[in-house]
Amino acid sequence: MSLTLQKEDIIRLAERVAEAQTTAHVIPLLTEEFPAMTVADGYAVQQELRRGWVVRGNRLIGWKIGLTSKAKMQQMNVYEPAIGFLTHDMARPENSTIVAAGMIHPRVECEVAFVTRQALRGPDCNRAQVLAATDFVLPAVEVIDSRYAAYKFDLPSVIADNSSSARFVAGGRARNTSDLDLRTLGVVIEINGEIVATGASAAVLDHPAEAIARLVNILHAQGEELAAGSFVMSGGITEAIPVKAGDHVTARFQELGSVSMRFI
Ligand code: 0L1
Ligand code: MG
Repeated sequence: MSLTLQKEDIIRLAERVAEAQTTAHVIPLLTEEFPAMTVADGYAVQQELRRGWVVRGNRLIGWKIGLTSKAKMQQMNVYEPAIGFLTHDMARPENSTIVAAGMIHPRVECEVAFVTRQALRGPDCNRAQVLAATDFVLPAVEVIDSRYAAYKFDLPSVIADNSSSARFVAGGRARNTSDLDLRTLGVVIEINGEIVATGASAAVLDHPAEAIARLVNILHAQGEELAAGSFVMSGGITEAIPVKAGDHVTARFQELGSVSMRFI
């Protein structure tokens, strides 16, 4: 798919998204101004957004892919996975407190995260290559926050908004992929001690490593590769759960331990 946006529009839209992310304010869908905007345009805005954050001192530490499970696709009514970048300032330690007011309408989702020890590149990256290049996996909770009203968006607009990336917490136990059946890991997410969602990792494109391969192939389409030493989240196993100040979240992963945080 081709670019329809001019360079100056890409820069202006990236600035608009960055401002909305920083101030936790809703903005109109970018496709309201540019109805012909394509997925390629969305990634061009995301690339410019990333360039801006790095210029302002944020360090790129990895990537995420979202909309990888049926539950998430149905929840958002968007049926194609989308990727986003992760910077060091989005990371929060395990058991930390996260300020809910710094976001518009945060939601949490539990994901298997991969840390790579070799670079991966497309266009035909596959599950086996991902597993061979993985140093270890660990459990993570992604906190997403759409900068669009009521979490309603189209694919180019959400990609430009860095696929709703906001915060993430990794923790639990790091494990080698060869010691696990990564496809059948069960997950339970609790809010204030109550189970609010359950799932199994096969919900993520049949196998979380498949999602990472998909991410690598999307990166390739943008002329990029996944660097060795990247932290990469493979997508929510269940639908995303809304959270608010006062909520205590614990995600329990079979074989990988648990990840907790509190919203204040
Ligand atoms: O990580 C995710 O699944 C987010 C992808 C973008 C759509 C959303 O905000 O749910
Ligand atoms: Mg996610």
